[in-house]
Amino acid sequence: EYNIVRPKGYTVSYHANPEMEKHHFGQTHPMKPWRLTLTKSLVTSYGMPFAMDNYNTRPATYEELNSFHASDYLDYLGTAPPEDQPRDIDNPDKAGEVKFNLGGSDCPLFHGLFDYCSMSAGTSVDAARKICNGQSDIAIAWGGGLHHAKRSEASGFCYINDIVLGILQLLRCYPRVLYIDIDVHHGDGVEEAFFSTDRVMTVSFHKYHPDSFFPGTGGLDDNGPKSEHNPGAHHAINVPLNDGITDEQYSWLFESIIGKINEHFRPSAIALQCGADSLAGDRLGRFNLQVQGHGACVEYCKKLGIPMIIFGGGGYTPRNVARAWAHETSIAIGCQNKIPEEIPQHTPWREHFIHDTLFPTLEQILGEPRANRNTPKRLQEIVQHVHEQLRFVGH
Ligand code: VJV
Ligand code: CA
Ligand code: ZN
Repeated sequence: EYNIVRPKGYTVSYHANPEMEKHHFGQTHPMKPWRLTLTKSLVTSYGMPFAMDNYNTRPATYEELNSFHASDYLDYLGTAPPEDQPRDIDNPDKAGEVKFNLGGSDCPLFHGLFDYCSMSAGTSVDAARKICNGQSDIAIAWGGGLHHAKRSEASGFCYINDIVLGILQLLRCYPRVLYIDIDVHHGDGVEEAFFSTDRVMTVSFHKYHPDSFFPGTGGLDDNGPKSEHNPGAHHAINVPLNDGITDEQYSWLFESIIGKINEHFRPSAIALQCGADSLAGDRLGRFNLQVQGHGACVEYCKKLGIPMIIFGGGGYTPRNVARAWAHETSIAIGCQNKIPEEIPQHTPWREHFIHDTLFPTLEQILGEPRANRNTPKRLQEIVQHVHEQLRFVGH
């Protein structure tokens, strides 16, 4: 009804497994897979599925998960009893939980955990395959983006690093992959996984405060292994930020940094993690970004004209997550100027979208905006530092 048609000259694919949405981490845990339901509801009510290839993805297989994760970790993840289930008194098996960081409040053992993880990973692996075989130019996997998971360890709501699995697929057919992470947290798991290769450059923008904000890594000087003979040296870029950054500042930083990286590293594919906890009003986030500024990052990457996977990630105020990801889906398709700002009347769960618009103002979202602690001088220094790092890369 909004005349949303397939874009000319390129293909966008949308990869999702609706079964994921039924899982939950616990009543009050901030990570709510239900935000994927809200996202799909907006995307659909705007008619966007007509313009994309839509895939209902299968869960990732054990072998696929095993391409990055250790077998003992996967085996434990597959058999660990849910927290509320009484344990065998003689064999409480707490050792595995401690070893793999499972069962705490961040990474609880909930019912159907392994299925949930395999489904999330499945969306990303499927997206990567469509990029690899040329069937898709932009592949969207909002169910993925779980950037903290390590080879043998769960961390920060992430159990399986679907992004690493996706990038490993891309590396089969593309010489160089650029990973970009706009989640408010540092993309430590992806950075670490590709620490020793020059075929992947990782860039994370995040709130940085080592002793008070998770995970505490990702300082400006953390640029990969310092050892001289490591090809991965200088291939980790970190953009540490303070509370309250605005759309204008963020877009300027993003374009200055990604533009320069594109010139030096010349990626053949892009993996973009779009964590929506960098939006203003997020339950865990600290920034003042609006849907427009967040989306501008996707728009900039799309204009580079390089095959791209778009992943989800964090995002803890579901209505804002859904607005951002629906807007970003429209950018991928190129229909962002065709769809009305007003949330369509027939949108399922419409009552959740207080403010009735895709683009609420900062005042609507926050009342009082959060103080901006990012000075222009500091942002200049960051860009300067990144440009200096890039002298060691490419050309
Ligand atoms: O800061 C932490 C770790 C602690 C220990 C655990 N307590 C609960 C919090 C402090 C040091 N963890 C972070 C993890 C953030 C993960 C972000 C993931 C992503 O967006 O980057 C990608 C998907 C953290 N911050 C806030 C919380 N945890 C938090 C966890 C809860 C909670 C409230 C806040 C867990 C359960 C419940 N409430 C009920
Ligand atoms: Ca980030
Ligand atoms: Zn996050």
